[in-house]
Amino acid sequence: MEIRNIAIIAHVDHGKTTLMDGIMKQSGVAKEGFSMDSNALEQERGITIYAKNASITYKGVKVNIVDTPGHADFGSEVERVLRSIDTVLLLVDAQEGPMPQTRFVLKKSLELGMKPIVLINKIDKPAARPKEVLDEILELFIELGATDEQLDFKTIYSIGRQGIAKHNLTDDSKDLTPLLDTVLELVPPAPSNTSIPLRMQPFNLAYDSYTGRLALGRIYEGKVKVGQNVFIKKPTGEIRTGKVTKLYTFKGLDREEVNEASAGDIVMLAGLPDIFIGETICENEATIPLPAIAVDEPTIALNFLVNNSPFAGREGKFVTTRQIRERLEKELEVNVGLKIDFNPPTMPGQPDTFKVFGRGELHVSVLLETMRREGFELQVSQPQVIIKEIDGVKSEPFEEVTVDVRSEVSGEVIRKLSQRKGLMTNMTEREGITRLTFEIPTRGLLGYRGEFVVDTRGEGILSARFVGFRPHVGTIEKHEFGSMISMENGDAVGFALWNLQERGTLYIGAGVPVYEGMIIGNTSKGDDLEVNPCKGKVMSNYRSAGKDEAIDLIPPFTLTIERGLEIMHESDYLEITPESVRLRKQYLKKSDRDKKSK
Ligand SMILES: Nc1nc2c(ncn2[C@@H]2O[C@H](COP(=O)(O)OP(=O)(O)OP(=O)(O)O)[C@@H](O)[C@H]2O)c(=O)[nH]1
Ligand SMILES: [Mg+2]
Repeated sequence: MEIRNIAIIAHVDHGKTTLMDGIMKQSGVAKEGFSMDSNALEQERGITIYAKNASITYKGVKVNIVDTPGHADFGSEVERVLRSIDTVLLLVDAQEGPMPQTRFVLKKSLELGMKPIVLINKIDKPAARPKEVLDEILELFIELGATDEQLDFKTIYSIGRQGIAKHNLTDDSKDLTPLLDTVLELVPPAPSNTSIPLRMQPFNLAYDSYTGRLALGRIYEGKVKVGQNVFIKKPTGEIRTGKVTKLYTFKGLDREEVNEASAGDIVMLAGLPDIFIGETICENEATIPLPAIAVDEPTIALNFLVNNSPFAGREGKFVTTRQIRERLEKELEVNVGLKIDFNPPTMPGQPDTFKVFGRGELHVSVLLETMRREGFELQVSQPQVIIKEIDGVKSEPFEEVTVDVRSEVSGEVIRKLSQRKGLMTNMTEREGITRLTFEIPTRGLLGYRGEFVVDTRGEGILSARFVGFRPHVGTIEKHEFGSMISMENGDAVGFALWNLQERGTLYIGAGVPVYEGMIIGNTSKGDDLEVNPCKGKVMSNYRSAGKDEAIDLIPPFTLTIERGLEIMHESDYLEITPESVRLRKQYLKKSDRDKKSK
């Protein structure tokens, strides 16, 4: 069967998965209510975390489609996916227009010589402005150096949520047929060079407890069979051998076990336990390996360690250093952008620590969230950016930040980002919304998102994308909140919290168990404050003790892993269990710390 390979790419939230779901439903592969965002974390957050392959058969042609994540932390995964497909569907929100990740994924596609199909999506939005957005997309193509052929792209308009696509805005359409027909018309059939020896390249890894590591990749040339002996070549030419034990292709939403697959198709294969991204699997020892696939370097690092808080071991199922180490080793099998130092230097008296390097706060918090759901309990230190020496110059990661905010609050956003050593590179205004672009050290951005939400009353949109290591900019002044630290063990009492809530923001509500050294809130003033959240009111004799239902408490700012990672100080640990997220001081008093570090 003829094969076409495409990927849907876009900025976060522009509607890739919804469109993909629509395609799956209309082609009879999936039922109503289905979503490609099948992972529990994806559903909870409403974002795609992992790229996913599926296929449909349309008019007798097999179409492999990859849904990709739009969040910038997963940009390198998209980049890798692009190596396995022939054409991209570039989706752009008809209101927002091209955003930072649109630029990134388009740039990568153009560099690979692809001719994108442009989809202006969400044209049903009241503030949609498809015509202007089309102009902006054209400008972006030009700016990114598109060839004449690439510039001559086809545009489709769509309402992914209603499963509708059309060639012209004024067309009547009931389904996605115009899009699927365009795919058949414009996406070149995958070359099926089956008469030459096998050449395949994995762009992603998966893991199965039964088969072990799985390589996900495109067969460029030849055929692959179960039981076949193969050579594995690194881009540098190093060579080793292996044997294919299982082979799968994608059929609908599932993988289908097959005995043989041919050039043009995307497959998953088992039997090569040490296979890695970008290596070439081939039949002949003399075959030239395919060009390397870049895997992005980590930008932040933090320590993972066993929980040793006073509440350690109460809620977790897996709590020991050995269990955490084994889980992290397993993660390295599939989490391509992750690196781990299992023996970093530690402070005297500190438990065994693993230093985990990731691509951003979301990348790391997804791992932590997954672990806690599996029953793990552990604590982590504050994420720090990775500092590198490049040509003798101390360098740090930088991000490009784009924000859309109401024009009234843009001044405050500019002030704060500038204070954090951000440099404004662009500013435009349209209908009361100001779009600002900044280049800012990742260090400056850490901890800013929470403030941004407050400053824009939850209405602002902020997206950031790693742009490279640049010379270190020196000290960054941030307004740091102090911590409210419990000096007692016991249960928090409403009356005490009612008194404390005037002095800052509380992370806990009444009845929550606390311990000495636990951080129960922040203080609006910069200094730390030792407080007693367990102290009740002296009761008059006709009211029963412990009941204080009449007290009016502000709902607490409940900690999540991401919020915790963002607001924690260098001297804190974030304690993560299947049931709770708590912040605590690593050492209660400075004198204790001095004692321990001696
Ligand atoms: N108005 C409108 N909303 C849409 C449309 N398509 C999707 N949405 C909404 O846009 C939001 C994001 O949709 P997703 O499909 O998850 O976006 P995505 O591009 O896959 O997001 P990531 O994978 O996280 O990058 C959801 O709330 C959808 O319901 C559309 O055609 N019109
Ligand atoms: Mg998605």
